Amino acid sequence: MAVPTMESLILQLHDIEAVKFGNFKLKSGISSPIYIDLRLIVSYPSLLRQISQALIKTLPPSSVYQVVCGVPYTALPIATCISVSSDIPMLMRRKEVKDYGTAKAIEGAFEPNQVCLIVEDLVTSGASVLETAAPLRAAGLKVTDAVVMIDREQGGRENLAENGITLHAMVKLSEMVSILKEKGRISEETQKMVMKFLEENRKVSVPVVPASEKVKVRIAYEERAKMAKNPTGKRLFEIMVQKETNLCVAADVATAAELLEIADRVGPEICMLKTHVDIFPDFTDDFGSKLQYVMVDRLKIAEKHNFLIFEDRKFADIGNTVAMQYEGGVFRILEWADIVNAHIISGPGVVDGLKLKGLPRGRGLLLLAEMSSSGNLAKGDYTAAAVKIAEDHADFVIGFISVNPASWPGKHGNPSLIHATPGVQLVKGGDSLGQQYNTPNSVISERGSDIIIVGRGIIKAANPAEAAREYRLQGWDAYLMDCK
Ligand code: 5BU
Repeated sequence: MAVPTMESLILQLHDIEAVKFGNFKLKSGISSPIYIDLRLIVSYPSLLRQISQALIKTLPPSSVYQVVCGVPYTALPIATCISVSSDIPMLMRRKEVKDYGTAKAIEGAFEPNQVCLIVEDLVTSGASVLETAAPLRAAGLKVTDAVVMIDREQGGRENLAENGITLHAMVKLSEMVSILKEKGRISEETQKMVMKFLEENRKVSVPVVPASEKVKVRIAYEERAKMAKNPTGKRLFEIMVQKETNLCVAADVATAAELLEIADRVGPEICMLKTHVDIFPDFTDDFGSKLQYVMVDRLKIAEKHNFLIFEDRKFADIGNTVAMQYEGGVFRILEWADIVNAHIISGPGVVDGLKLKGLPRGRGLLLLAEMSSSGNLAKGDYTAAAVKIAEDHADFVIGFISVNPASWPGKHGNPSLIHATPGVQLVKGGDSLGQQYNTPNSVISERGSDIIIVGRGIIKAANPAEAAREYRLQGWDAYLMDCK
């Protein structure tokens, strides 16, 4: 079948009202004289088929790709058509990752290092393409090209190029408008209005953060290292700068042996390793001697890769009790954890108790000011109380577990204190037990945190080391962007 002309495709899109002219309020809040809704094409199979053919023709003949992946949702049927007509397998990216089932961000069969072509309907800033490229790359695929029906010419091509992706557009918005004008579908006045709008909105940046909500420019981590009063807090900032990472891996694996293995693999990418030692069967009384051995070994791994160990113990009792829990028992946390954390539900005494043991050893404490799980009660006055306690104990408290510090009064607050945020995956979503995920960029850039804490997003990945690298790059890029 002959490939349809561009003109005919555009006129058909106009016929079905996938392209409309008027006054439309866009998601970003700005008013646009043109609105494009390509979801409609699923109702016109012949047009969908023609568009898929035209998209394939848009790519240079030398293009080589082994799989295709559509950006959800509008481009999914287009990618399916391309896959079916060219006999190239397709992958699907989940928009939300749920924890039941296999918890995969990418569905379908593929081999590492295969080249994946991204298919998209419309590109404005390129953010959606990047959101799809990230989990594909984390899964070991190569993403070098994206093919799109319409390029709105608002910075998407440049943003994608900066991230190593070449954009191939079937048609540019300005070309589309001029065809519609030539064919008498719109007036010269409308054409001018659209062109003016395009000119005035040339660059939509990635990430799209409403200006009013953008946190102030950050103080660089190296400056904050100098401000930190606690030696472990200072070291943490220093490691982040040296290794260019604000990634903490939550190593919630089944055994201590697996913990050691994963720590060694992700070690080069992280500033901190977070543990829950009480989940390991070999950390019981029966395994006391083994525990000691593992601890020694673990410290070796931490030294080799230069990261800190954070035991996510969440102490919550009165000061006298937590002091004993910190030092004693089977786990002897004080011996090996650089950092622990505490709830403030019992009042500031919990900090006094832990400080009694931890401060002489140069250890640091994070206070739980917010939590990532849905329906948690750490908010408002509770969060404010954590801030106050931290200020009062700045020699021992190094910062907070927080979720949205940019929304706190005073925003980032005291720059000597650090914010670490759990509930992070490459795509927004949650698990079946209340965990809620935000993306690295959202956590660092929009929510104003300093460290992303990632568990299953990395430890359940096919290649945890590569996934850790992807998270590190995303977290670090978001930080650098804020420093500018
Ligand atoms: P995940 O697999 O990325 O969901 O793991 C998150 C980790 O962070 C896990 O170890 C939790 O115990 C931990 N966590 C959390 O998810 N939310 C919180 O508010 C706090 C800790 Br505090």
